[in-house]
Amino acid sequence: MNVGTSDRGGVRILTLENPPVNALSFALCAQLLPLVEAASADERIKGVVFTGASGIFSGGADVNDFSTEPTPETKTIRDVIDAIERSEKIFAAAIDTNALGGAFELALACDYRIGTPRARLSFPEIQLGLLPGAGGTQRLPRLVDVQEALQIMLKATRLTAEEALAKGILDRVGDDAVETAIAVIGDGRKRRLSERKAILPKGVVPQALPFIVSQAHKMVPPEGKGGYAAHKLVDAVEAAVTLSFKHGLAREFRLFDELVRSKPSMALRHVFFAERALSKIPGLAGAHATNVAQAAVIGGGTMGTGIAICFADAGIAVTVVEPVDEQVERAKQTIFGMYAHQVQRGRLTQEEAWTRGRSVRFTDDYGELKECDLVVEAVFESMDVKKDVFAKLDAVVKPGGLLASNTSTLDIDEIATATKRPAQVLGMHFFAPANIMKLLEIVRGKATSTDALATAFAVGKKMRKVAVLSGNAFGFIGNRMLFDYAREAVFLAEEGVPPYRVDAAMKAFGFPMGPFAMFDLSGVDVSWHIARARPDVMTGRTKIVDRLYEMKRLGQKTGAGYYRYDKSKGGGREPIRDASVEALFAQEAERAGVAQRSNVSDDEIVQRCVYALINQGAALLEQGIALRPGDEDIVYVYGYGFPPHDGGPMWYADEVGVKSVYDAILHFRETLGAHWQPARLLEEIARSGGTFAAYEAKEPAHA
Ligand code: 3H9
Repeated sequence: MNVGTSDRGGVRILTLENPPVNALSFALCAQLLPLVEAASADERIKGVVFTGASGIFSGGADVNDFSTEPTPETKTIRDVIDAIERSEKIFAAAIDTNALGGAFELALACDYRIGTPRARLSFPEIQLGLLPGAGGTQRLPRLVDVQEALQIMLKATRLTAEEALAKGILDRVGDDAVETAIAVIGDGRKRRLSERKAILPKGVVPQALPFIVSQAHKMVPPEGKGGYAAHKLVDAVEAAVTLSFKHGLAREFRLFDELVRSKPSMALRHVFFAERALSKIPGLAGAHATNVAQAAVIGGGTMGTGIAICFADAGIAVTVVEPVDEQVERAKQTIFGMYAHQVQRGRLTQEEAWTRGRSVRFTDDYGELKECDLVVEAVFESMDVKKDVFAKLDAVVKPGGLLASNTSTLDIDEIATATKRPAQVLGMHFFAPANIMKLLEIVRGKATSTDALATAFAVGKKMRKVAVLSGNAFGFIGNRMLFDYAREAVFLAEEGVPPYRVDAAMKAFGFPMGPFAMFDLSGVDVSWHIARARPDVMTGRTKIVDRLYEMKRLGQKTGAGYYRYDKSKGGGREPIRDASVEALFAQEAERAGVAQRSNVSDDEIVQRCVYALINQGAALLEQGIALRPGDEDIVYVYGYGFPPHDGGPMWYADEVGVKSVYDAILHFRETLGAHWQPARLLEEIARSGGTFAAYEAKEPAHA
């Protein structure tokens, strides 16, 4: 970490060097501040250019610093910006690639902002449960109007150089931003944003400000549902108009400091770092990732088509093996329809869409897969069918080619026995719809080589997936935890809590949909098959799933499942409470001798469902199926809609207190039955007064 200094004519160039993203850490700011002050005091200097080393201006404040308590000696971006405000010199920011958060704020405090064509400016603070806290909420509304500033900050819009130039945020764009900045300083004068007034949108009178502000408050989620920082951000921007610059700044600082200590922000920062820790896998550092130039997908159904699109989007040519003509036609229509939509929305050019669409080929001949570096099988979920496919693939695909299964429950080691290359066999479990969902579970079999894993992670990165390593458990990480969550939801309904109430409680907790709506979406037949395959995992007390299955109430696709669906309402996707299902639950419960209860609170519903996730999460850690609690959190945030401002189930356990979770589980065991056996690891952490976050710091169990 360093700040490079050099002089060109009367201009001092200060280069931020703090790999990997030139974060403006407390330590870097402590170096930067005296350099700004020295330049300000130097009579030979007319101005200062800030730039970043290694092709990036800066990723903003160092997010790690937010967890340390600043001392009176601590120097932050605010101190550097104060020094710029006090100085009579002319300051310019020369921005190549990213200027994010605090770095954007540093640039806004400068008199001029110059970008290369690759410059990207944004305020991502909101995604960390924060607001721009180094003057951004006060300066941006003085450069673009209040409404536009709100949009940019609330949506964390990533402005391209062109957009920033058009909005007047960048003054110039040039291939050599430093050279341009030096020239601009040569002709320039001081232009402090702090001396301007906030700008109201065209045609808006000052009296209309409360309306803009109330609209902004309405646009964001409620405080308890992920909107905690957003409302404070709106308050800070309002202050830019209603208060003096100095007082507005003080307001922003206070709000930022409150947010840094808030639970939602701590949870979101955990998600940020947990996501970046995913690929740090013991033993993988020296592994060699093969370049995947040619891929294949076996099966052109919904899942296979989605996976083929992922390859095409990643720039990897892909062959889909599908013997049924109608299926091929349907897949082609899906692919071209999807790309046409992207062109319509302006997300892709016609040419890009063509290139991607054409990179997907269809065949019914395995013989064409000889040169494939990676094949993903996405056929019917049956061990016999999959083994047959793997045996065929093993016979044709070149030695070293990876063979992956998209199975969501089957044993990867058993699938690998159908081949002579178990080291090249692994799971790549995509989530539906595969081309939209970010989560990818990469499943390591007993014999899977580290090179194969490294290749799968590299492909996941190219696909812009969030890839999580899982051991070979039934349901891997996500579904294995889900089975216990689902069990509790069904048990609650058997005890007399109507499905709509369970769903409402889970939605109020923060899930986008409740468990019963989710069962109906994925299909009651799926639950039925799983319960048949593994009655030990999908433990049921009643025959409710069998009954629904017999009645062909398979969920949304048949217009009825746990709910009713009406095609004329919400396209047949909106769950409608169905008293007949509630009666069926009561009947089945009576037959199975499950006592009915009338006193189940919403808190109990949430605790039973969420603690079931936590308990199984702990068990998977103990067994080495999941590497870190953070990996499980990412699976739940990205794959199952766990509210990110609660950080994922394991982070949430720490927030509630692992001991409280453990005590509640003991109580459930006593009152609800032996299936509530606390995981050993949960017990250990609870007894020692520890946290899952601390466990994370330990050497992972499965390497
Ligand atoms: C802020 O600025 C507050 C101010 O308003 C007020 C202050 C008073 N800090 O993502 P990658 C690390 S809030 C610390 O894989 P990419 C990251 O952990 C901040 N570390 O790379 C990883 O470390 P490791 C607002 C950071 O090329 C490594 O860099 N800024 C930070 O795909 C590579 O990261 C943000 O929210 C950081 N700010 O993407 C920016 N940024 O190798 C968040 C990155 O040990 N960052 N790291 O795992 C990003 O969006 C992306 O990281 C970036 C690079 C686009 C920069």
